[in-house]
Amino acid sequence: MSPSHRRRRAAPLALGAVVALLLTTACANGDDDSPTSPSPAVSPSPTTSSAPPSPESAGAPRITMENFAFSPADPEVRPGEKVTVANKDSTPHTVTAADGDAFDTGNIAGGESGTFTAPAEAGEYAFVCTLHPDMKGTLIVR
Ligand SMILES: [Cu+2]
Repeated sequence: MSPSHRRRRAAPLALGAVVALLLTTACANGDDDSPTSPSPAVSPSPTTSSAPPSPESAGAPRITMENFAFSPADPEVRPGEKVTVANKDSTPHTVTAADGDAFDTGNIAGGESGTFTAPAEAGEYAFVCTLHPDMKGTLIVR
């Protein structure tokens, strides 16, 4: 009788520990337990069009096209990121997914910049310049 009684108490004890942890967390966030206070938790949703966390992505191009080559040839971007591409040649170039239609800048005139939206799914995406198929790269989404 006594052992079974002890076993039954194990679950409530564990729950109590969890509740205590939650309470500790709540206290750390502030004394008022108002549920409407802005949460500092990270929102992983890429659909929210809030400001990008990195100021680098605001202006600096992630990909440069110069001398008929992509630089870097294997740019790393975040899922759904708006990627800026700068064309430093005098001829137009594109950044176009080699496989399917995951992304495409369309023609970027010489000296101009363009953008495309990175795929939402992580992975490696080969891309080319449709005007110069020898220009190849791999977009790494992670
Ligand atoms: Cu090109």
